[in-house]
Amino acid sequence: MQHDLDAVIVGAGFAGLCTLLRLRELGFSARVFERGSGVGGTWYWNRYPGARCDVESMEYSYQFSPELQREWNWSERYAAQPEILRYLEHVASRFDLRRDISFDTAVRAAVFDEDAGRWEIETASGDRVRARFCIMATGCLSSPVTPRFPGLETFAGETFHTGRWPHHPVDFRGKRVGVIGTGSSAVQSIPLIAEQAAQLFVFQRTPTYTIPAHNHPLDPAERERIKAEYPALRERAAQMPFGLDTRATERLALASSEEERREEYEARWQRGGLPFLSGFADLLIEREANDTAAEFVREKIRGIVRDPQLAKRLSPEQVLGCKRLCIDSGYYETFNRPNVTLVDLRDAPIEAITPQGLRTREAAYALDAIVFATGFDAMTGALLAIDIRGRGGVTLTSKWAAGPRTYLGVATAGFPNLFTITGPGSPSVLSNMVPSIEQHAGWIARCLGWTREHGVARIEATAAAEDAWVAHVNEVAGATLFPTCNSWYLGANVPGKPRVFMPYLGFPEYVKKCDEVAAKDYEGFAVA
Ligand code: N01
Repeated sequence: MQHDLDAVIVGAGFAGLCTLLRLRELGFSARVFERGSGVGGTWYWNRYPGARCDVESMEYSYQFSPELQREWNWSERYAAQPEILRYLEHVASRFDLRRDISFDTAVRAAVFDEDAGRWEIETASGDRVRARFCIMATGCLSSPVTPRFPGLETFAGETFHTGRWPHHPVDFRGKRVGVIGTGSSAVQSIPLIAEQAAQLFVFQRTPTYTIPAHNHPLDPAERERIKAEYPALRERAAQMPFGLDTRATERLALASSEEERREEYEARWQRGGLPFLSGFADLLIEREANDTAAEFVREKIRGIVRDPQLAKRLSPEQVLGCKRLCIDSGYYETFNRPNVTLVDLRDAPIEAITPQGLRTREAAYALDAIVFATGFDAMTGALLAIDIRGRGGVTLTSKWAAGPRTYLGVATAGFPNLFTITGPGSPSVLSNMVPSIEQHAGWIARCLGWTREHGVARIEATAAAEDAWVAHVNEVAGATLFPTCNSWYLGANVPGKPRVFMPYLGFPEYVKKCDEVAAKDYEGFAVA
């Protein structure tokens, strides 16, 4: 292993692979450390039944190589996990990436040596390498959270977390299964687990809004038509607020008639997917506007779920889209099955896991298996799990004790030559992740190239630029309905985590700002 590198990259998912490629193109030496035994990141770990992307496959793919874009044929409108993993494995082979990746290698610490101007990266097995730059491609949703229910370790059956699913097939036939949580992972897995299990109990703390995916095999002619206009599609998507071709309109729900609203919602419901949220420009700004869309979905739930009481308990009340919108294939329908029981934790929270199952304040449930679909320590979890120390030995954990602080979501003051891909303060989870990742990887690679050209040894965000950026991120979020519920965007799902709205809303504005910063010789960064 080379011990003095230009860069170390942590993680070999979409972000790490693309960053490695970008750095190689510019002639930098880089090594990737990956805790898994293969490439894929999110798509390596999340193998639960039904795992698939909620962004259409033709958009959820790299665009850096027109040849790759042309030659890869997605089989479905929304690709399932195995196909996305195959795609990333193909990318790794096609661009010969594996020779620079160390698998089964978790990074334990990254410490900046001020005298040498190098990052010293230590792996879990104690190996050390030094590099001028350290690039964290650790993922936004890669640090799973299992709530500390009393008695968890006493459970006699099997437990699973959707984000750490085993690599072998799991057979729920004949079993009594409990799924805790009703976010995206639960919404995708519940219909399939219900088909297998003898009895399925869904433990719901907050009902969820989900829009039908209307997934289908991609007809080769349709795929070719999209490929023929790929550059235009990518360009159109880059101008939309989420960097995704949602057919966003300028129309306002509150300036439209009841009939116009209904027509728009119905058309988007029939088309399916995340663009439902972009039907009107005020849906995430005005509560009254949002209510009209939320009520439309609640009406759909009442139309799907036969038992009116059950439909009511499945109907969310929070702002639609405030928690990440889910996309499903038969989620609400699953509750019509005789072998599925909804347990509403708002009436009676979980008190304990027992050897036989689970106990709420009101009842005991006998279970053979428990699936934790309880989410992730989003955006900061994977970064703070590494002992990162910058200038003066300051830890990132202490610097971010009151919440993450970054400049553009790529850098943080006090930590020279450290970059984060889709870090807090960047569009990341409020955008189509793949284009966001590519934009970051490209921007960071160019920045490294610039430091080389200009003989710059260190580049570090200034505290002033960071303060201004943090204020701006908050201001943008504060003008929306996003901060109104207990979402993981705010860190609200992790007990004790500071409540800070972490992603930046507005992909096109963000890209423009990053380009301006670069054009002004990295304005807001101090160099030495
Ligand atoms: O996690 P979540 P996820 N007791 O945090 C509940 C992406 N993703 O893995 O809402 C009882 O959304 C919690 O309840 P509440 C996507 O961005 C994408 O499903 O906090 N319940 C919630 O219902 C997504 O948003 C896809 O009240 C507890 C659930 O667990 C993100 O990953 C697929 C609890 C957690 O939901 C995370 O999704 C999957 C407790 N103590 C994931 N603690 C795609 O489609 C938590 N819960 C691409």
